[in-house]
Amino acid sequence: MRPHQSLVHSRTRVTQQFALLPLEGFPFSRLPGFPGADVRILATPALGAGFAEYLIDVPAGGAGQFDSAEGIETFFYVNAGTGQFEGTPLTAGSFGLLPPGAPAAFTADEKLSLLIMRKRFQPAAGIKPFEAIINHERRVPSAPWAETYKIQLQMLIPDELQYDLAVNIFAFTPGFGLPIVETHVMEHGALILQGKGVYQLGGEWMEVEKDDFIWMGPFCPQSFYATGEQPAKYIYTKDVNREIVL
Ligand code: UGY
Ligand code: MN
Repeated sequence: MRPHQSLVHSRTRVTQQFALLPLEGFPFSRLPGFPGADVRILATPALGAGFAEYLIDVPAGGAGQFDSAEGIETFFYVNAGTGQFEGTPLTAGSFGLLPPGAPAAFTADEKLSLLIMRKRFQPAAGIKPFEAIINHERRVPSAPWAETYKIQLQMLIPDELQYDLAVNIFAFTPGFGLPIVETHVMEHGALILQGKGVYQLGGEWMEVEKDDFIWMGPFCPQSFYATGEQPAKYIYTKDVNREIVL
């Protein structure tokens, strides 16, 4: 935090199509299911997003769980720390996708920082509901993207019709980026995990760095290139594989 007497500058941007939200701007909230945890609510329908995203810091020795709201699926990613999910050990990079109704209870050994995304699951006729996935990013293969090994993509959720959600981790060598401006119906909630770069959102370029959260709404023009000395990495969610609800 800057000294209290200094002028306040911020890279924060909120528009109807996108939001750039550096973490310093979020005051902590509390959640009944996570007593003692520091909660940042990153995105909600009030912002324009079709989902809710949270960053929840559970203190060492603490515990928490989400309510089993009907029809709501939950994705989690361990940003830092150690703990357990329903008896499975968690370390930085562990993740899970839980179908509606599945238990979602966490305990923290060290302080556990959880990125959580929740959205209404969209069933599809003739497609069986999915079962819970619990895994670790180190077990997910990384593949060159757009025909260059300088950009690597890890798809944490299998690319199968059972799932209406994709969650990917992108890693860009400095100087490399998306070679196009994408414009698509799918929304993204993105957390920059490492490094820095320049994001184009709604036709404007803006600097981004580790710990920034970005919401990209439907049809928000978007592009990115990495700057700095180390690869820039971000994790992002994307609604996929379903007809448009009219
Ligand atoms: O999967 C995507 O839509 C991805 N290429 N978008 C993004 O990184 N902004
Ligand atoms: Mn995109």
